Order: sequence, then structure tokens, then C-alpha cells
Amino acid sequence: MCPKTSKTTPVLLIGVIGFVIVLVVITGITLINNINLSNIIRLNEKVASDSVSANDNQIKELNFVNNHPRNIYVKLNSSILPNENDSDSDDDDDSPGETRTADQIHQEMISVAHNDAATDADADAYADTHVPPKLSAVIWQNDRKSNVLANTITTTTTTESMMVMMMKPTPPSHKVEKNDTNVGALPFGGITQPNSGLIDYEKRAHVVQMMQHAWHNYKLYAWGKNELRPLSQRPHTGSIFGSYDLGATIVDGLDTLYIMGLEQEYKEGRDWIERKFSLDNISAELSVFETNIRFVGGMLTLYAFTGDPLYKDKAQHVADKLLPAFQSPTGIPYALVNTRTGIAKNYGWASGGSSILSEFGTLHLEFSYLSDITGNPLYRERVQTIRQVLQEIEKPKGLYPNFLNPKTGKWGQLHMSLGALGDSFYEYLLKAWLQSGQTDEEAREMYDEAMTTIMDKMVRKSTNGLIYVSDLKFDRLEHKMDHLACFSGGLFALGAATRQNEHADKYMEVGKGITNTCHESYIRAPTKLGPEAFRFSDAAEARALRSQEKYYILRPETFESYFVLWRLTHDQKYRDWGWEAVQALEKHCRTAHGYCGLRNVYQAEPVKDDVQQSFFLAETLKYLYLLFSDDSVLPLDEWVFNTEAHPLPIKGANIYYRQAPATQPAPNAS
Ligand code: DMJ
Repeated sequence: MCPKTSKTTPVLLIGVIGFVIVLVVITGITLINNINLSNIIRLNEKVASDSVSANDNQIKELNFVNNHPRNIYVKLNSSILPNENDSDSDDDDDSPGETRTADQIHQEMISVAHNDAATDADADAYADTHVPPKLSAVIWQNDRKSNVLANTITTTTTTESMMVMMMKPTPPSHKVEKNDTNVGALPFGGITQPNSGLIDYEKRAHVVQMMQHAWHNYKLYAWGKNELRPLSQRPHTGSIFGSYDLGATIVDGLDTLYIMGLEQEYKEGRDWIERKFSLDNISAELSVFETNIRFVGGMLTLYAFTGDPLYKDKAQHVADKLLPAFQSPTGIPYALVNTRTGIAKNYGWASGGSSILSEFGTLHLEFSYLSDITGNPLYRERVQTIRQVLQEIEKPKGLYPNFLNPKTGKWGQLHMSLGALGDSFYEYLLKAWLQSGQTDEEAREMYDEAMTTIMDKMVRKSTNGLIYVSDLKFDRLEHKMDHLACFSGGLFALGAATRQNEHADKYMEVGKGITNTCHESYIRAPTKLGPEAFRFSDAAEARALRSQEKYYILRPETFESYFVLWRLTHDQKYRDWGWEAVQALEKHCRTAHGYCGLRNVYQAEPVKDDVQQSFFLAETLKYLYLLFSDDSVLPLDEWVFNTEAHPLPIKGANIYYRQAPATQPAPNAS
């Protein structure tokens, strides 16, 4: 028995040792593998979590920037890449990893959809519902690092998180080619992003129907004349443009028809302008200001929208008729000019032969743009002269009085106002800067100086907390606000939204406050429409006290501020307030043959004034329509509204700018 045992023992021992060695090796390899694997997993988890938190932060930042009211103006479009020609590569250094543009990412998402889908049709369906047309690319103003962040995403970013970042579509925007006059027309109805969720279709359609009512009755009873008398069903010959057949309502209302997509009506208007509109062979004494903001402004917008040379020629034709008014010793234009003789003069009532600030100060946008589309620098030179005079002149208390003598270059009465006689001068300071693509720094500085002084010396709060802007007469505040000054709610807010400076918060507070006060002036009247002027005293707030202040003539200023504040904040209350106004207009101002103003907004059954103002079509209905539209219809970073609500393109940001190559002034230009 023993020998048998002794023969098998070494073999068994070798076998056991061998087995143990194999076991140790296998365990060791497994352990090493496991250690590596868990490291890799942990590493991956860390990378993933870092990547997620980086993405989370980016998403948070983008959401914040997207939703921040200040940034309506600083949205960029996906076609604007980090400046390719920029030799300064600092930005690239700060953005680690390979970067891709929004368009590249967009393409990649479509191809991911195709790779993952069973069929091409499935992939297309997926891409249609999940891949938005553009990356929402947003920057902080003057912050080029964020520009890079917003326009590119590092390759470590997952497709899924890109989807989150791309949820919010951006209004289409355009990289502008130089001297590009040949772009097509802006589509009828503007550009509307599908599924933006921001269109109030029902209310907007109601405003369109109001426009049709106003237009069709004008066409029926006053076609080619300036305005309509809806009650008498005949032309209004007592308008500022008199009985001449200038078609003020056509020229003023045509861009609103275009924006609303009312093609048939638009074509009728265009046809009339082509066949009938001319200032030749008439001897009219025209207001330089009114003719500029309604006719030149209206034609310029139509040219920007369509590229139709008809409108450029007509704009130039009208502006040329106004040029003799600029022949004063200072270059400050007179208020009135005769279209046949070229003789210009001022109103007899205007402080010792003065020109009026809101009139000569409201030419800059139109004349500058006209120079750019005609290639003739003369128009810009004229308004630059005005700018220079205003820049250099001494400002009493840091403010601009309403009257300036064009012969002596001296101020008239020391009345200051953001309402009548002053209003749109301040508007054009900010808007000249915006229109120039924020390069006209002089204008922005003048705006900031003027508005901060106004906040200090003229903006007040009532006993019950309503913010208003009073007039200043010599040293005395008149605690009264014109309806006209209600546009300044939007103006202050735009100032805040377009530059993050030390005044921005205060501008926004005052802008919202003034808009709220104007709304109060409406809802404190039984008609729910606001008076021409309202006062603040111990006895009354936001209420007209004098009989000559109680009328409402279809003015747009309050709705203009609702629109601007809506765009900047998306606070639903501005739309609610606009809808209240629509209902009030329908109840009190609508007649069977168009819309009228009211003689007294404090009467439950007010008497109508029998005038359908051309600005009702140009401004009031346009702002209400835009209030219920989404932000892609005339985005505020591409368009700036003249004081008659005619949108003009922003230089460098809008393909419809249609800049022409520069030419020399015509030899006979005066
Ligand atoms: C319009 O013609 C313009 O808005 C102008 O600047 C002031 N007044 C009217 C509308 O109220």
C-alpha cells in the first residue's frame, strides 16, 4: 500500500502547486483588470460629471442670459462665428478643446439622427421634431469670452446636452455683407419661428382685422387724400398735410400692411405710390419733421423690406424737397418749407422765431440711412451739422430746452420736456447709436448725459408711488405728463437693455415705472383710454384736470412702451394691458367706417372726433400687432423704430440694410 502512496504524492503535489500558481495568476490578472476598470469607470464618471456640471453651468448661464431682459439686444446668430479675421487669438486660448460652430453642431445633430434611425424617413421625422433650426447663441455685451462660449461647444459635450442647449430657437439673424443692395425682400408677415410659443394668434388676428377695417374705409372714402373722417365718410383736409393728395395714410400705413402680410392691400398702396405720389407741381408748405418721419421714414422702411428702388427714389425725392429748410446761418433747419419755392420759416408761436427741439432733433435716423442707401453723403452731413451744434452749445442745467433760434444759435424759452416739443429728440439720440450698430458713441453719450439729468431733475414719484416725468419751466417743475411722453417708458428700458452701465438698473426701474403710470392714466378713465395730458397733485394722480387735456386721438405712445417692455421682459402684464386697450378702442373708437379719437375720455359715452389719424395705422396698430407676435417679427437687435414706428435696419446686423457704394453729392444739391 505504501509504495502506491509514495508514487502518487509528488504528482499530486506538483498538480496542487500548479493549480495554485494558475489560480494566483488568474486572480492577479483579474484584480489588476478590476483595479484598472474601476479606475477607468471612476475616471469616466468624473469626466462625465465634470462634463455634466460644466454643461449644467453653460446651460444655466445661457438660460440666464437668454431670459435676462437686458440681453434682447445682444443675441447673436449662429452665422456669426467667433471673428475669423481677428488676429487676437486670446479668445481661442480661453476655450479649451476643439470647438465647433453652431451650424456645424446643427449639421452633426442631423447626421446623428440619421445614424440612429432605422430609416431615412424616421431620421427626418426625428430631426424635424428634435433639431431646432438654430443654436441659441447669446453673448454678454462687451464680453468676447462668452461670445466664444455661446457660439461653440467643446467636443467633450454630449449630443444630449447639446439638445438641451439648443432648445430655444433664435430669431433668424444675418451676417451682413458689405455693399449688399441685392438681397431679396423680407417675407410678407416678417419672419416667424414655428413653435416659438410666443404668438398670441387670436389677439393678433384681431388687430389685423382692425387694420383691415381702418384701411378699407380709408380706401373707400378718402383714397389718395391724407386722412379719413370716419363719421362724415370723407377725406380729412384739415390734417397737417392739408388737402393735398399726398396719401399720408397710404405711405404711413403701408409697412404695417406688409408686416401683417396683407398682400392685396399692400399692392394697392404700392401701386398708388408709383402712379400718384409726387411733391412736384404742388405748392405745399410742409412740416419738415412730420414729412420726414412719415413720408421719408415710411418709404425707407419699405425700401429696406423690399429692395424695391421705387421707395428709395421716393424717399430721396421727399428729402430733397426738405433740404432748403436747412439753409440757416447755423444749419439748424426751419420748421416749414414750401415745396415749390423752397422758402422756409418757423412757426410764429415758437419762442421768438425758434426751431423746435423735437423737430430738428428728429431727422438723424432717416437722413443717415438715406445717405447709406443712395451713396450720397449730403443727407448725413446735414444732420451731423445739427448734432455738432447741439454737442457744442452750453446746456442750461445740463438739459436741452425745447426752442433754439436757427439764426443766432441761442436757446429760446427755457422749457424742457420729454413730452411735446422735446420728446423724439431724446429718442433719436439712443436710436442713432443703435442704428449705427452701436458705433456712434457720441450719440450714446449725449443720451446718457441727458437721461441721467432728466432722472435727477424731472422724474418724480407721486404720493402714492407713481413714477412720472414732469416738464421743467425755468426753475419750476410742472407736475404734468403729456401722453406723448409715455413713449419714454420704452426709451428708458431700451437704454438699460442695450448697455450694461452704472445707469442701467435705474433706467429700467424708471422705464417700467413710467409705463405703469401711463397704464394707470388709462384705467383711471371710464373709457379705459388715456388723456392727452395728466397731472399729479394732492388731489389727483395720473388724471387730466383741464378740459383741453381730456381728449384721446388714437395715439400710440403707451402701446409702444408696452411693446418694448414686453420684448425686454416677457412679463404677461404688458400683453394684458395691450389687450385692455384693444377692447377699449373697439368699444369707443370704432365706427362703421373706421376709427375716431375721443373728445373726453372721462365720459362714459364719449363724443368722437371724426378723424382717423395716419399714425393709427402706422404706429398704434403696428405696436399692438407686434405685442402679440413672437420676437422674431422685427427682432430688436436688427431693427430700430423711427418715431413714427417705421422700422429701419441696424447697420452691420441686418441684411436688409442695403448699403450702396459711396458716391459724390449731386452738384445741384442744396
Ligand atoms: C407721431 O406722429 C409720432 O410718434 C411723433 O413722434 C409724435 N406724435 C405722433 C403720435 O402721437
